[in-house]
Amino acid sequence: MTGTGKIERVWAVITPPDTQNLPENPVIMLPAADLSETAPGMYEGAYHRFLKKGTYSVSVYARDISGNVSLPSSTRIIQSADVHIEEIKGDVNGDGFVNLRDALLSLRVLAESDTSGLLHPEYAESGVDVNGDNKIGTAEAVYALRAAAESK
Ligand SMILES: [Ca+2]
Ligand SMILES: [Ca+2]
Repeated sequence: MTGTGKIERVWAVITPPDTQNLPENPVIMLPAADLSETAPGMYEGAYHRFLKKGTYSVSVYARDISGNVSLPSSTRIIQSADVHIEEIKGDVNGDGFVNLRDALLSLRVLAESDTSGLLHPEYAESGVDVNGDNKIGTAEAVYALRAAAESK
């Protein structure tokens, strides 16, 4: 960090194996996941789509309240086999399960809270939408709540 200000946001940008060597890397299009502070100085986040075999590069950035962005701290993650996640109806975050997380995420979308990096990256194309409008809304929230209740 260059500044000494309070950290406002920490996020990870994930470069999948097939995008690593593009000459003009459209960084803006890469998946990103926000990390939240779980203990002082400890940040955690979840990314579910390490699906393709190969090396992923993960760069973690931090921004303080005055807007200074840190140089990324980078790491590599090697996925040794192709992973197949079944696209299931109501799986709003694309992790392969329908549960409370999907319900909460749907509510966040409805409440227009920030959901960057949390949603299924190919939501509209994946066919997981519950009522076929390809938008995350009440139908998804109710569906996931019901699924969560039934699995108990
Ligand atoms: Ca899910
Ligand atoms: Ca919908």
